Amino acid sequence: MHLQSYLKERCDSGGISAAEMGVMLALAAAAIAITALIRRDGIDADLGAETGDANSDGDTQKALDVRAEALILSHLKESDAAYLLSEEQPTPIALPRQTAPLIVAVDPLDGSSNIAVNVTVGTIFSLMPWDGNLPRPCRGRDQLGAGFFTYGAQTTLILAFASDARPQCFVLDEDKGHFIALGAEVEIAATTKEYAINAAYAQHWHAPIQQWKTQVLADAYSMRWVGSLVADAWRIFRRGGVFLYPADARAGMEAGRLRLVYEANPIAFLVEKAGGLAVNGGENILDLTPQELHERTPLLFGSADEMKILIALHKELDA
Ligand code: P6P
Repeated sequence: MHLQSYLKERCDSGGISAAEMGVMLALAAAAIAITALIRRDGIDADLGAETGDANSDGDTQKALDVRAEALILSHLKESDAAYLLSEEQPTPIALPRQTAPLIVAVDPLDGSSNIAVNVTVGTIFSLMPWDGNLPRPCRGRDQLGAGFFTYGAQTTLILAFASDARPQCFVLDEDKGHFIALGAEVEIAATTKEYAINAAYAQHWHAPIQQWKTQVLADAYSMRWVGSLVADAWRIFRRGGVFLYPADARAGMEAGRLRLVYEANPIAFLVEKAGGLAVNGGENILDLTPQELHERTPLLFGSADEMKILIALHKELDA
């Protein structure tokens, strides 16, 4: 089934609004344009080149970060979104339709430092309600929908709306220029023997992660770390596992590295819809109230049984 048909069925059945359908189609069109751009990396332009600027959080911007955001913005301008909240911008961007009912938050190009070495990158998005007041991000649990695109060997999409029981996955048919549903609804296996964490920071981990890591080493788990959140997340949705980017003792890592509004909240929304768990340690990500657009949060998510062990360790050992 094509993404357009899937969204029209959901809209006709009252599962999503016409505004949500329109915004999703606009994001999909932007993802197709970003795919075409990436396929030409190193031919027409060096998309991994630094622009010399930094985003609102001090991360160096790559040419692809800027180009991807511009494509998303140009497609959303024709949709029922009133504001865009972007990792690349310090404040919300007002869109032409100021009476539209939606706010969209995006990480336009998660993992962009990987583009120079042809490793999967992606676009993460969150659809939130807008009440006409200041465009503030809502709690993760109040999102209307969320998902992410990956740009790798294939361009893929995983997507869920508030009324869905489970997320759905799609793959881009690049010859025909549309997304095709991958069929079965997505469910994360409750148990796993695979985890993702950057072990280079082991000396800085706090007690719960240190103790958990000792246990998984003893149980001979396998480890995968791509260094691209969307790539690790896509693998976990497809074959289970857990992902950990915890807070640690390094300066500036008191709340971890990843952002709540446009990285952790969309991922956590999908994870809970898929039967997994997503926490900052001891609290559900979706229950956190954002205080600031670019605030960071520790993010641990994946297979429910393994996550329950991690949550218990945080409740037992967190100082
Ligand atoms: P580290 C990419 O820059 C990113 O934001 C996520 O996509 C990824 O999971 C993480 O940072 C990698 O962080 O510290 O391993 O480089």
